[in-house]
Amino acid sequence: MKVALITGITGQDGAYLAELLLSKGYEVHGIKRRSSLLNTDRIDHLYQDPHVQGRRLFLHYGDMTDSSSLIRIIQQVQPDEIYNLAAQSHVAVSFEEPEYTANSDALGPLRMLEAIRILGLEKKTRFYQASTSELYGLVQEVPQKETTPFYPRSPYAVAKLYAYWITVNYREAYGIYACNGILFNHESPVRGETFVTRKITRAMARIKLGLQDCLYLGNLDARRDWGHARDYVEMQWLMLQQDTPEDFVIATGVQYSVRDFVDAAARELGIAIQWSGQGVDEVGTDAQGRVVVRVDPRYFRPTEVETLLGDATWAKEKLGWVPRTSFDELVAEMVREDLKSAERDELVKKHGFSAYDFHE
Ligand code: NDP
Ligand code: GDR
Repeated sequence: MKVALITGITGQDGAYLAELLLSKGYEVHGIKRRSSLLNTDRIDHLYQDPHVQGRRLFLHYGDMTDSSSLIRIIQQVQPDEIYNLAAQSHVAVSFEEPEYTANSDALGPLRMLEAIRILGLEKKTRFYQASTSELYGLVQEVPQKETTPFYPRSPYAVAKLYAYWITVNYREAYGIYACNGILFNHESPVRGETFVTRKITRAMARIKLGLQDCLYLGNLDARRDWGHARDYVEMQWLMLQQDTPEDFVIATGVQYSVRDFVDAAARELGIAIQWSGQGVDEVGTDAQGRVVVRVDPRYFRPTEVETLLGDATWAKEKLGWVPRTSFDELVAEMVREDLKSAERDELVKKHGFSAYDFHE
């Protein structure tokens, strides 16, 4: 039985990847950090009672900023494969917490790679680094592929640039099977609520049910190449199954704006949005003339990534990977799930309890 260790198992990708690896017969270990509230919602359906024999999912307390915990866990688990997904993953937040972001997102991967070396696991343990299309930032070539030069535009992207190169360096210097998956944006019903796609699907569902009046967004013109997380974690696994380690771009090759995403989510809910005004004064109005979308400059970033579009030709050729979920299917699935939870909130409200509102 192969043994995998996933950092960031409680996150969006960690949850999908854990499910995939368990379905492939792996023993799966995950690192979770201590928090004052339970943070295992996304993997609760995979939880196995520690008192039952033969379980294959194990969680360990650890933190990307704490070498000793990482070394201890890797020593104990002796993984065949490490998927390093843990990160402070919010670009806007990285401007508020640049030092912490560098610690977890740049030094974190270094700590993992050093642990492999310190424990003499260079020949045994394969390493996947969650790299990102944010590395391209101010784009130098359209579409972006493995050879496109990087130009990071946020503390997050700069930290991930270090992580990218340290992964390449440990591969070349110590012969570790280590690769970067340069993944473009990927979403799902369990995407964090403050990323733009989930913020939109959640808010539009609540607006539909009268639980919220208006959705406040930043740059409506930003363009992204959005795929489904379930499809993308399959590639993370495939990347560690090759004869030689390599870095791959993973993307759909199709691009939409934030405004397009709002339109698609609204359409799913039978809301027709009319756009008017420009810049910070742009608004989206529904058929009854109510303003349901406004621009709030507090969501603008000091330096923005305006446009990203990936070319995953090499992954398709070498890994035989293809994205299965279209943009419309992705939006529909996210809206469907957020409508269900809005319906639950509506029920709570009907019984005299207030469902909390949320503007992040
Ligand atoms: P999430 O934000 O959903 O998950 C991040 C995970 O990292 C969570 O489990 C979180 O724990 C954990 N984490 C954060 N900081 C620490 C820390 N200091 N120590 C230990 N664990 C920590 O991200 P995604 O699942 O969307 O992304 C996975 C990875 O892929 C990230 O590295 C991200 O930067 C990268 N990426 C994501 C893309 C995307 O579009 N989703 C695209 C390209 C790259 P907790 O649950 O407690 O917060
Ligand atoms: P991104 O994702 O920065 O691409 O990083 P996010 O969904 O946060 O932003 C996408 C684009 O939408 C614009 N935007 C808003 N964004 C947020 N969060 N909230 C808003 O209200 C809003 N309005 C407009 C942003 O300015 C941006 O241009 C994600 C993360 O998962 C990273 O970890 C990952 O590396 C990259 O995708 C690829």
